[in-house]
Amino acid sequence: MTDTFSRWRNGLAKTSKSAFGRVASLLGATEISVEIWDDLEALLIQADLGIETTSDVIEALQGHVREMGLLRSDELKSALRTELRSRLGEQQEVSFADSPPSVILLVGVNGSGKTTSAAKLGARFIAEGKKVIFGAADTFRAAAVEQLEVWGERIDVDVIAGPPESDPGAVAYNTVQAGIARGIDIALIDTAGRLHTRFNLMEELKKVERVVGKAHPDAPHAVWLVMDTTTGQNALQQARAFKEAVGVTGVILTKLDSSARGGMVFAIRNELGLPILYAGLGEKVEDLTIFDPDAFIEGILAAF
Ligand SMILES: Nc1nc2c(ncn2[C@@H]2O[C@H](COP(=O)(O)OP(=O)(O)OP(=O)(O)O)[C@@H](O)[C@H]2O)c(=O)[nH]1
Ligand SMILES: [Mg+2]
Repeated sequence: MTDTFSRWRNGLAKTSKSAFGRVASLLGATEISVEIWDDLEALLIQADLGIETTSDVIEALQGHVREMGLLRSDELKSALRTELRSRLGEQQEVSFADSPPSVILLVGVNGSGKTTSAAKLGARFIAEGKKVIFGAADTFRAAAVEQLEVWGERIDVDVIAGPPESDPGAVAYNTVQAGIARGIDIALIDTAGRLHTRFNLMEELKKVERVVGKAHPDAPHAVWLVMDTTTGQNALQQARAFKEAVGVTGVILTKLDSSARGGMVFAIRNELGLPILYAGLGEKVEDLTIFDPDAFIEGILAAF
């Protein structure tokens, strides 16, 4: 087993034990019956796969049973693995701007992990030899700037900030300008957590998106939605609202290690059509990994 696989396996232990572990015990040596289908459906929904994805998977499995003439429920295990894997697509490459800096906005609801993810991404990009700058566009919470500055100091990244309660658009603009002036490769802009249902806050986010475009014609190059996997299906509503407001280009899934409902990954891919780029598997700066669909499947189906 490679390092990547064991890392994912550890990170996804909660999901694999609770949600998918129960699927594994359901699919024992019994005959395939109506009850098995009902129970499997309920377990997949509990694992946060989403209703649509669950019905699609069940339908595909039933087709498979008819075609292959399967009788025992344990014969469904490998078919389920194949079905789940096929719904994740391939690992996504993240590309950078031709004329730097690449400007990346991090958006999401309160506490989803934006600031921590900014730090983790910063550390990652530095390790790849890139020059990074942070923009503290969360001017709403006094401690927010400080939180990013602590990270900046720790990983040696400059932070552009404004006075308390200043305009987040102005901070974002200044960050991009500083990025251009200092020959930076990647400008990571941390924004304030906001509820997707708050009209004014979503308008403010649109403004940040517009304003960075004035400092660099192609900016933002990416808008990454940071989603907390412990939130459950409500996260899907949030994601839809963010997608409507700003041009979300990808998702960072956080707290997979604390969540027993990693099935959220499938709902995001299938119901929102957004690529999952990175996953948070812990609180430490090195705990952000590129989303690897094969390792993810191995991790959640560890009990199979
Ligand atoms: N276990 C775990 N904890 C995480 C992960 N990512 C973030 N956290 C924790 O989640 C909490 C909130 O993280 P922040 O980065 O401050 O979240 P935020 O989205 O910036 O929050 P606001 O700015 O208040 O909206 C912190 O305690 C983080 O350590 C993760 O992948 N795994
Ligand atoms: Mg924050």
